[in-house]
Amino acid sequence: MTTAATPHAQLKILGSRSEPATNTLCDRTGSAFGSCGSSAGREELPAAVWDKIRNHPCYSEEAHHHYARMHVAVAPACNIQCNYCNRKYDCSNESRPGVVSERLTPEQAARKVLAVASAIPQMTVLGIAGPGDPLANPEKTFRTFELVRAQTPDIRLCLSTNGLMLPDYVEQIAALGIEHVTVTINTIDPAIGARIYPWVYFRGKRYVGMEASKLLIERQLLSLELLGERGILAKVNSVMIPGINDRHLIEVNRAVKQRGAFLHNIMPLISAPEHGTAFGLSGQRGPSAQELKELQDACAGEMKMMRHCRQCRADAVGMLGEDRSAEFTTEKLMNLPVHYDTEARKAYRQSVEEQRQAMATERETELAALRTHRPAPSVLVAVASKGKGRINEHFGHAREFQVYEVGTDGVQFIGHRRVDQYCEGGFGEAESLDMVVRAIQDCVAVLVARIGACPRKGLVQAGIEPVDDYALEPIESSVLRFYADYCQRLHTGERTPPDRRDAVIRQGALTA
Ligand code: CLF
Ligand code: SF4
Repeated sequence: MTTAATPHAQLKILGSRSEPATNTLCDRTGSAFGSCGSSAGREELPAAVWDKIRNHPCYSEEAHHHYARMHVAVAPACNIQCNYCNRKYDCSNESRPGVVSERLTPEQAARKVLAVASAIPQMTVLGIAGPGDPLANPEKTFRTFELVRAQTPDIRLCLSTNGLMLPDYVEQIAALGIEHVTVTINTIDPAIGARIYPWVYFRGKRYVGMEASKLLIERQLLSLELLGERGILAKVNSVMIPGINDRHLIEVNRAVKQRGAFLHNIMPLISAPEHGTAFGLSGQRGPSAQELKELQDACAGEMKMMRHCRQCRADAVGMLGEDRSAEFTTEKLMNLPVHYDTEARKAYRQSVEEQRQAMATERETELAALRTHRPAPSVLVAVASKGKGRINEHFGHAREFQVYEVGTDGVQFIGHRRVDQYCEGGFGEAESLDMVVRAIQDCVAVLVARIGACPRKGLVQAGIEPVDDYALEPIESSVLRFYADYCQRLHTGERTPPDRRDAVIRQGALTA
């Protein structure tokens, strides 16, 4: 039970001293399906803002197909307790609940950044996101950023925090050129906060209950205002906890937009009992795929939503959704060649931009053609991709499916569904196929590079059309072409409209 109608509504911390900041991303005007940070939405943004997000994989959905981030786990301590966090595991602000393999000193972290950037030219962002709270470990966090800024100036610096200490450090953040800051805000109502945060430790004193939440919320909202005043792009992460803060997140969305937040990322609670969190142990469930989408859609009228978050680990390395951290352990780093070539990295980014432009042109051509068709309801389509914005993954090898909503207004990424790989050692598992079906059963089709006869049959029986006609083609233009064909078949009666179904967000995964 929640929230908007709670008797404690009068305690909500409302009112802002700032007007909406100019760097707030525009409402969903124009194309109803403009993606977060896509080339299509570029003209909505000031040039300086576009320049900051164009190759940041979290701030731009389009960029996440092409660019990678890395996290360094230099910040072990935390100053609050969240009921969805177990200290043994990564910070849920920015990470899936997986164990951090290694904690690093700032010097080790800087060496790791250099080695990764030398090996992975698409790595454009260094984030510090835990495993505790970076600003509860300010010396280690800022020392790391200083070292990285000095040695690798073309890498963007990114910070994720619960916001408690941010007002104290905002000048330092600005001075270091950290252009992207995430603040996790789960509520603006202290009564709801008391159900999420058992305690907060602030300037030598431990606070509990509503007093703790009130303090945290005030500091979080102030953080957004201070960041906006300095032109730092603020993203807000919120964990959707059904029955506790779900509908209330619409109010959170309004409040953070009012204070200049650039992007809002509503993530599903992950609370499997084996994580040992308070919510996991008490049986608090996470949302279903459709519950999450409905809430994100409800907030999308207010501001742009991030829907491609992978809730990654505090030591993740690689594209969102992949984790190459095992390739860069401290031991292996000692033997890795380091050749940081800024010109080669620049050339790589240039070639990616050319590919993005070509894909955007193709998408607009397909969209223009689609608009000549009779209107039909929008549908969801799953895609198997291993990056570069293309349908380039075999069904049996996919560890996640990307889900797009497509209609005559356009195509939009709306989320991903993590699955166990169907094909292991050349054989498919019936159990894995069932799990894939449950994960994408709200989709009318799945677009893949290749698929075998057995899973094809199982998908058809489940009412999901397997399609390999667009192998290696760009995702968005292919989804539009599939939809044009689908509408045609709908109108001739060759295809029947889908039942409205929900899908399952997988809970228990512990490693990326
Ligand atoms: Fe890392 Fe966060 Fe920066 Fe991205 S992650 S500190 S903004 S570089 Fe990204 Fe990972 Fe989601 Fe975070 S997908 S958990 S939003
Ligand atoms: Fe855990 Fe992060 Fe919350 Fe701290 S802020 S308790 S590390 S989820």
